[in-house]
Amino acid sequence: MLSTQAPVLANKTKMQHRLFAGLSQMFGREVPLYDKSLLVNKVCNQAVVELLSILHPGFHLSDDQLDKTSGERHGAIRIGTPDEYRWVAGFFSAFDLEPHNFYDMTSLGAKSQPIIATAFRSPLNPEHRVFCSLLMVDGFRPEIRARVEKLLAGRQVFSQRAKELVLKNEENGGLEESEAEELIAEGVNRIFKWTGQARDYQLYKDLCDSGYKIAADIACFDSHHLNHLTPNTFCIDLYTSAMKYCLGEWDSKAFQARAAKALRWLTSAADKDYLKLHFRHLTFEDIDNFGDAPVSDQEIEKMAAALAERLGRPDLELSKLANAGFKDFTEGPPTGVPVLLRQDSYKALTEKVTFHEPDGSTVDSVHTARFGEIEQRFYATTKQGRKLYDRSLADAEAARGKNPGLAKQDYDAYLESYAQAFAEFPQDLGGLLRKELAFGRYSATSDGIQAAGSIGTTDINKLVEAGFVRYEGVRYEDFLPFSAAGIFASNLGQYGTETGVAEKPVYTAGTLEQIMGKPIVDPDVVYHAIQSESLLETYGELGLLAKLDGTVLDELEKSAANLKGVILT
Ligand code: OOG
Ligand code: NI
Repeated sequence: MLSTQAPVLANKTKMQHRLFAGLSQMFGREVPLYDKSLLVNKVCNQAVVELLSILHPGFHLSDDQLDKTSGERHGAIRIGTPDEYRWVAGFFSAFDLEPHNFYDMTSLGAKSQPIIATAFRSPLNPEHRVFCSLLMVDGFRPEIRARVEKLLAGRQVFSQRAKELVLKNEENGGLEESEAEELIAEGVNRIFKWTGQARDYQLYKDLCDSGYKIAADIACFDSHHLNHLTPNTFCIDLYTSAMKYCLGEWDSKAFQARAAKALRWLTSAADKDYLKLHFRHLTFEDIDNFGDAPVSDQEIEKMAAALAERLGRPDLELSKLANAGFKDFTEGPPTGVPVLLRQDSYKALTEKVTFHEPDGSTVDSVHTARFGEIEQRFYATTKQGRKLYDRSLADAEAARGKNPGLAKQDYDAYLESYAQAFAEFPQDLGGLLRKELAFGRYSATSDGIQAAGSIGTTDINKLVEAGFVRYEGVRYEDFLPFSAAGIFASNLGQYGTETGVAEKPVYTAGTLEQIMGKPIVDPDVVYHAIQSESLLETYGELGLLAKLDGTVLDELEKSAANLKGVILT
């Protein structure tokens, strides 16, 4: 008898790891500075780990664990047409990377770009993401828009086989192992690969000259080449100082002072909440078992000197590699405000490009777009938290606008003025949770469970104080439009794009949802749901559900239900 056994499907999370490892290798071969910056990050992370193992006796991270913990990446790609965008969404779906959040980069004032975007990631505990932009040409002058559309209409980034595999994944809900390998290879060797080959030099020049640089980067190339691939760091201030030193922007003395400052700051900031946030493999029990010990100033100075020695060796003399220097300031919240994410980058490299003209001739030229970002992720904010962030950021930007040269003239004064705008934020997780500025995941402690039935309050902060409940933060897994705009702008060397039509088009999440044929997840709903579900479980374990106010219980249940929807889809 014929058996109709269902094929064994490859695990999508494992596929994701293989895809990103492949992309990272590819990018390392294409961009030597990227590979070196990974090494700089590793050296800095090792120093942080060394510090943490003194601060928290018992804490230890093997080289293997360090590589694994540092394996997280986000990529950025820029797509030309809705049809291409749909294929890309289908490609990512095979890796359990689903669209999260809508970013409208067309309405960010002076920093606008003709781009709308979403980010593909796993719904829960994501390790990898892709920020995926779509070029919107309907704000362009009609003449230049027609030329862009014509050029893009003839582009075939996906091979026939890649399309077959995407469709097969959609039909069967997955791919078999050998097909998964094939699709990864399509991504690494074709779809996201930089080729240095371009088309239509005249259009390229016209786009750059008329302020549509981003469009030139998208339309004139023959693949969805990765613009950047961003690793995570345990301490962004240490990493950026290290890069500025390796790139020759700071001397050894200046670097050691900065490094010592960053490490000294960590001695107070890297508490147990920091450990839980940055090292996902650690359990509460692991962390409880670590001790607390002081670190002397002498030890800090020694570490900074050792770092300067390591980073100063010839293999990290990055000033010898082609580079355009490091960005002047870090995007996102200042040092000490552990919300959302902080990002920085070395500036885009100028790379050789060959244009192939319709008459068969070629033009050798250069293109500046690919750069090297770094990021450190913190806690997801509530609505109030995000409002406070946006307000603080606007104040910080206004101050920066009044004195744009300050970051270069007097970096410390710049940092201080920037931080001042965020002074309302508590600097620790407990404070952020008490003020309901960040989301937390709560759980009952064994003391709490023992006391169940005799607990008189449902106030979560009092329960924490009494030792009946503990918390961890919910990590922010998405992007920030203003940071992204700052990164786009400083790397394109172009701030903003003016619209070339009388009425500016309006875009919504629905625009992209229609293009992809699938909904975009609202991550704020999910962060909230994670907190709500944890509260329901906690109250349940403490025997407090019946004591909760009816509307509070209702709201928690409604919010937690949103999480179920996410897991199921
Ligand atoms: C994407 C910019 C957004 C980020 O980290 O905010 C981004 C791009 O440059 O294509 O990657
Ligand atoms: Ni990025």
